[in-house]
Amino acid sequence: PQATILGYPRIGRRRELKRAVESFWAGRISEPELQQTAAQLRAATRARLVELGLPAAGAAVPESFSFYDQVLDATLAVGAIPSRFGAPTGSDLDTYFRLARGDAEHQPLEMTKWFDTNYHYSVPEIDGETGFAANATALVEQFREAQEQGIETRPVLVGPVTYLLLAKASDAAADGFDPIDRLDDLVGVYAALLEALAAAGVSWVQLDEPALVSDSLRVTREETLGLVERAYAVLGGAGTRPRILIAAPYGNSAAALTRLGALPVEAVHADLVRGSLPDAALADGSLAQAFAGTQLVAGVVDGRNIWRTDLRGAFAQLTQLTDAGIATVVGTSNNLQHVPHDVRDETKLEGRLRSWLAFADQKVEQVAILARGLAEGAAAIEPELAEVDRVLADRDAAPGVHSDPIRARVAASGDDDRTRVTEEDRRAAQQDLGIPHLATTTIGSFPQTPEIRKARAAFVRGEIDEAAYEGFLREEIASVIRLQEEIGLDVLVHGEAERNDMVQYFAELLDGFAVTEHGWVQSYGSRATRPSILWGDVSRPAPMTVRWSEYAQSLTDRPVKGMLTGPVTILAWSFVRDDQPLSDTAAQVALALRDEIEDLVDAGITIVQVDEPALRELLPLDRDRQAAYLDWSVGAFRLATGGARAGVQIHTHLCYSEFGEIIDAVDGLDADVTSIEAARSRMDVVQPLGDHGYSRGIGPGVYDIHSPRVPGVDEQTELIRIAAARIPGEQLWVNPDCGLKTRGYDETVASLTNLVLAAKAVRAEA
Ligand code: THG
Ligand code: ZN
Repeated sequence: PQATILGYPRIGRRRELKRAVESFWAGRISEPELQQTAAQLRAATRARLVELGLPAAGAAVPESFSFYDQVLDATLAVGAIPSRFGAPTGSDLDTYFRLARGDAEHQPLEMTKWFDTNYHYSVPEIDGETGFAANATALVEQFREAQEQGIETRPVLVGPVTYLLLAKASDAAADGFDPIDRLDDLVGVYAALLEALAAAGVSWVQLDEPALVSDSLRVTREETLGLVERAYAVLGGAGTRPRILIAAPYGNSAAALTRLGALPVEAVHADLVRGSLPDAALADGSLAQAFAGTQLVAGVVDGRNIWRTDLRGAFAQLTQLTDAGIATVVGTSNNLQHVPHDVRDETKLEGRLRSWLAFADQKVEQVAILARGLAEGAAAIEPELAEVDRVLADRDAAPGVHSDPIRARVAASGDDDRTRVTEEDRRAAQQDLGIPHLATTTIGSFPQTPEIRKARAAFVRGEIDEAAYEGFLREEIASVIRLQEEIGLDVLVHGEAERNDMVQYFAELLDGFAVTEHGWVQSYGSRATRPSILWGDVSRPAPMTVRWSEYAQSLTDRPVKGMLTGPVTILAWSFVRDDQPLSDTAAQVALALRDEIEDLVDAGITIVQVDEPALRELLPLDRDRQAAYLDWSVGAFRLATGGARAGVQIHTHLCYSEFGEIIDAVDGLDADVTSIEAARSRMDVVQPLGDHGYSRGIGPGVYDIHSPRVPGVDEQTELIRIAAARIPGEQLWVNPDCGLKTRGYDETVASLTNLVLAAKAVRAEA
């Protein structure tokens, strides 16, 4: 094909898949009903892709549907059902959802981030006994369904090397076992899958190997390339198989591209948005030589951000390739699953801003335009190129995109603004806060009850007025404060009932952001978020959180934490402008937060928490770029918090426990207190922190909020003891792993009551 995309959102334009899947889980619809909804969604997607300009023939249309997760799809396709789940009962779909969600007897597969995106996949569990067996049923059925529709699709599957490098050794695995040890076995299963697909008439298959662009795996990038060469020598040499496209999204494969072109496959994809072309190999002809007989799918249209493509720039990249004699296919940088469906649905978005944007459907149109240019010559698409020139110039000149005062303020900020007084001076000044050893607190949010959601929805729809909504929220805050006093927590929170989402809430109050109506993007399984659009220079027209925090503090003598989302997390969970370095954008957000902290402190708040759960997720896959990232991200946090006087205690919260790679960065944040996830790993994180000589406050979570289970006093006491053995009591805080937003009140009250008893028990031992 001359034009293709690596994948398309599968949740449905109005989240139809979420509704159907959740109804099925709740027993409200049957499996055939769910399958029918899914088939309709797939059919609508294929028809839409053809309508937008992908050819119906030639396998340009990817078949990238998933009920829950593409890695889980691969787990079923290769038969890697962990033995701990026992013999399969029920349908394939029952098994699939059991792995994803667990059941009364089984913990679900662990979920973790998919490369440096905001998507989470279900981690395969592999051991020496994993009984791989090819199951091409779903792939073949979907291909046939498309054939009946008159569209020839290209099945998409996570490739064998990436699959095993993203897997973990199962609990049953022998010591020292690594899932990649099973590569040869797994490649045999992929060969069987390819044979089944060929037998069904499939002409092309796409195998995603993003492991090729990551330095954050258990093997080096060079080793990954060697594994890919080994695997595809076998798959490419297999007798009966479809043509193979190897895709390398999410990063730079330039250094590997010549070797990838030489593999015995028919096409290789490169991400030319995050990555680049190997200039030397392009100039001396070695790239073209390697790609003789192999197509290069050039990912020139950004599949993870929402800006209209600079078509002229993209076309120039493409002609560089065709001029070198390389058979070039126009593509996206990655699967479009990370962007919303259609900007045309955003009727409430201001027209000028809307004209700058491209969601999935618009990206497909851009790919089709570029392909037409390759086929018919640049002149054929000159009107489209000129229109984008005009749009980009309009964006560049629009009010709000460049603000001199904001830029001057960022330029004037220096190291001084990012540096507080010494830790010792702060500790001394913060004595006045009267915080006990093993102080108890929570991460910030309290349960978002159906009543809270209803009140917000009614306010958004205009059914209740602002005064009624504010009154409701004040009552909610008062009750959360009362509850925490009764439970006996030391440092309180206001509960965040006023917030829909920890990023969107701030995006709605800051200048430079827009929010969407239907811009949902899958986060994991049936869950999605609506990332905000950071389009202009950021500033804070008015205080954002002060009246809530001030009110909460007025109700109690104990300290109430002011709660903010940090600059890096605001960027990570938004669609961010691509016309300036992220570091500049982060500094602007940081200054807005700095002003908010100043206002909170003026209003009598003495502890401010600035959450950065996404600090690690933005870490570049490319090792060469990691130091620069950590430098600006840590700098942004410090710019946000650096204005707080010594007596103000700055907290932060990070949502994970493995911070081997970023422990220096966590230290560099210079927060007075850091809360982290720790319960699931039974405080494993305490050891590296102790070894690192971490000297400020630390709150390793003593109970896992991801499950409704109520942890007992003894269980929490035990975890606090483990932590207290390594960390002095004045440094140690006692808190849950994460916010309580998704929990119910009954389990929250019971768990926190036990937490306070456990902290008292360990205090008494000292
Ligand atoms: N906010 C934003 N991005 C995030 C998170 C967040 N990215 C990472 C992480 N947290 C993702 N986790 C979740 C958890 C729950 C949901 C989505 C992402 C969720 N969403 C609702 C759903 O899909 O039904 C929709 C929420 C709503 O109605 O507003 O439950 O916290 N920005
Ligand atoms: Zn968290």
